[in-house]
Amino acid sequence: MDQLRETYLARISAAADAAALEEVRLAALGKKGEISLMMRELGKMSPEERQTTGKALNQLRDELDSALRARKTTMEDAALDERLKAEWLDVTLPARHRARGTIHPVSQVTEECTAIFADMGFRVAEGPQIETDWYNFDALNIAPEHPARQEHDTFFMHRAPGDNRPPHVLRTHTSPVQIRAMQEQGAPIRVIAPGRVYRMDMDQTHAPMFHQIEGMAIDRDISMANLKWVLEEFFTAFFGTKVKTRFRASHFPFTEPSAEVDIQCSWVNGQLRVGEGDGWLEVLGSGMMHPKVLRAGGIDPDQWQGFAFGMGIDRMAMLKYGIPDLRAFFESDLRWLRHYGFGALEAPSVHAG
Ligand code: 2U9
Repeated sequence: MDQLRETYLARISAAADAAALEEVRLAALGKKGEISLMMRELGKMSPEERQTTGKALNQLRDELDSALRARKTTMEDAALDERLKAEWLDVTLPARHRARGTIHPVSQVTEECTAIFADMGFRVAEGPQIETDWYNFDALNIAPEHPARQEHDTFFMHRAPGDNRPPHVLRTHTSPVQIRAMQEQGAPIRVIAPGRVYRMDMDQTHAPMFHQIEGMAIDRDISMANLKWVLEEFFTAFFGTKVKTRFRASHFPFTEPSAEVDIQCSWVNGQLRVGEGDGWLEVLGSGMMHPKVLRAGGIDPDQWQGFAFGMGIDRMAMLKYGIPDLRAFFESDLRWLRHYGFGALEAPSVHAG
């Protein structure tokens, strides 16, 4: 029995892996293992012999069983130690750099304008970028012979030969959005329409696609005085400083009377300062909505009147953030985007009037 104990204990501690250990267990304690076979022999013994041998065999079995378990645990611990060493990882290392995008100045300025006009009761309206020539021109009192309707000013959608539907165009202003808003809501109404517009133009200050924000307010007794207040309130909030305005008589087919609006500015060391000095910068067109335009929107001009205005978002972004070249806005140059872009969590910078 002692010899058995020594042999098996030696084999247990020599077992190199789980499979070898299992082999030892089967050889000793398995159904046909050496100890099990010996236990079977007990029946043939005299009661006294059975008692002493049985006790010793039970002891041996228990002892080998414990040794097997202990060896198994040691092996598992060693394997775990190996894994912990091999799979070690320093959670205090700085995270790998992840490139993050920025908010484009056009998006930022659109948000800023939206917030300012929302405070004055204007909601945002949106509409299609491909429009019928009725919504883009006729409804806005733009005559058929008006230069804007020429092929070299406006992008006309291709028509297959024999397709005689009226032309579709890439909208040249966001005004059609406001015609649709009038048709849908009726008067009174206050909306702004920010969005992409398309014109055949390309130089340092013009791109074939740019962004406009237009606004209109229609009510029983809206006047140019309301227009002036709303715009001055807007400029002051947008530029964060009180800005004087200058209204110059102008002409647009869709407004009567019409005015171009300049804002007060000065140039200091080649840098533009808005709201200072005695220079003027044209930024906006505006006027009282033409009766024909109101009627195109389904609104009775004898009952209602309204003002409208329009400006370039890209241009406003250039002025506010000192961005020199319009063309760079749409080139998707990462260095430009990182330099002029905004963080995703930066709130629109607008100031209480
Ligand atoms: C409706 C009726 C009238 C919007 C207006 C202007 C004058 C204007 C230009 C400014 C610079 C376009 O971005 S720009 O090139 N806009 O001068 N826009 S009045 O008048 C409207 C709009 C909608 C239904």
